[in-house]
Amino acid sequence: MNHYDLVIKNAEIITAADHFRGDIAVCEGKIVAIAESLTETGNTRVIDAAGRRVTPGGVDAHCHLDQASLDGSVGADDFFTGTRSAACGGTTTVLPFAMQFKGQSLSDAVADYHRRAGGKACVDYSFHLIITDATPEVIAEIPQMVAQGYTSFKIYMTYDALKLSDSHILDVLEATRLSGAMAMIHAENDDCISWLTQRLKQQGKTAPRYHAQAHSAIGEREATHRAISLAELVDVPVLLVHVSSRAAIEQIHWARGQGINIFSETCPQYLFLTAEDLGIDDDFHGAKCICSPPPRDADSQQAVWTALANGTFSIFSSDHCPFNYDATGKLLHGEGASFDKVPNGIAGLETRLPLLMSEGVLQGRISPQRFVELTSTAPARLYGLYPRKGTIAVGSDADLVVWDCETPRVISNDELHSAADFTPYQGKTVNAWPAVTISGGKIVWQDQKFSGRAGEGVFLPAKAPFMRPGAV
Ligand code: DUC
Ligand code: ZN
Ligand code: ZN
Repeated sequence: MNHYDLVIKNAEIITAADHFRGDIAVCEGKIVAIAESLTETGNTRVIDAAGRRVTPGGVDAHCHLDQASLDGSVGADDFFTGTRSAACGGTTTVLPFAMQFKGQSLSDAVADYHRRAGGKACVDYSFHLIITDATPEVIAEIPQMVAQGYTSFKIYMTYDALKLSDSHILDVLEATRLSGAMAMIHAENDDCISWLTQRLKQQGKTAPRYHAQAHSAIGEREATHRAISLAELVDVPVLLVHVSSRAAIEQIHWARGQGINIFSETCPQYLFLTAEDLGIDDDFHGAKCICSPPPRDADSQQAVWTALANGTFSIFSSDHCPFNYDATGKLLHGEGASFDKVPNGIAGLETRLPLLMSEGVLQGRISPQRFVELTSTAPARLYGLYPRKGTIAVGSDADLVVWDCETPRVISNDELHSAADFTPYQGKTVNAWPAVTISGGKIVWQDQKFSGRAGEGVFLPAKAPFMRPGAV
């Protein structure tokens, strides 16, 4: 008889393609058998998942952990606290960013982030590289980085310290085309933001809520169309990150209709927050929800739901980028500082999957298979980690989530596992949460307790992104 370390019995197994009842056997961290019924041996651990959905562990393709800042702010999560919170919310693979400083080589940037992650991560991780300085030497480094397992590169169209000119973006896109890598683009029109910011400040409109006006949907739409055009010019697929507005979605929809191979991502803040969460004039607490692009209006929220359901979006990521509500983070320049001085970003690693399972799947807005596709399979494929990650199959890593979809839970930051001192979803009720998270065959979350350990997560060198049209 085969020996199994763990058997999950009677599961409602959900992949991006299927939904069937069966048992899953795990040995040495891998899925080794899936069958209608499997027999455990004497020392096999058994989880009875009767009546419960079991999905692949989440792959969060967009998070910021221990990322160096350029303004003196300090992100709340390092690789331990960030990946701990991921595991407790059902995410078993994370893709944070290694950011290049101007003047720095990409290989030095990567070495820095390996030091930050080493021995700390509780779940497996891979890196995207942020290119802030696209010199000829840096462009020439891209093929080597791809060969070493860094196959995705984020570029910014805004932020003084990060943005690339269109000409430098074209240089990066050409390099990703030649090396089969993925470019991820933050698409907001920088001049629109600074022009609007200046006008708003001249009128004394500095409260957090004006952040949403400065980062207009029109500026996002224009930059999205420009990013698509640059990608079309070079004839290379790109992925537009954190898409927030109906206007930007329309550009992506148009591009795909033209046969331009554009992938895109949205995030929980564009489904569950609106610009109203940035507060009123005399309340600085709205700074807690400042992120870029900002949460929009109810119409854009609806457009984001539709684009999740109809296949326009390829992936659903957290953009976890938490800052505490203190002088290291949101209050870096004090309470009452102008909105443009507030660090951008919010927490989301732990709440990403429960929010979408609860409000997407249980409310009938998306199918369970689409949930798996958006949160696990597609990110694994697009970032070169599939089929080790992103599915339930023999030979894949035993990264699994057993869902409790019967117990309502009110989200409270006290019960979350990020080091962030608030969650933007405080007080929101969800009807789904992982009952058990298994990472590499080990139980890391069960009975509302974290049981993982720092250092158990390993670095995953990424293979080539799978970028054929319609592939995800
Ligand atoms: N872009 C991100 O990807 N994350 C946080 C803030 C930002 O502008
Ligand atoms: Zn961004
Ligand atoms: Zn981000």
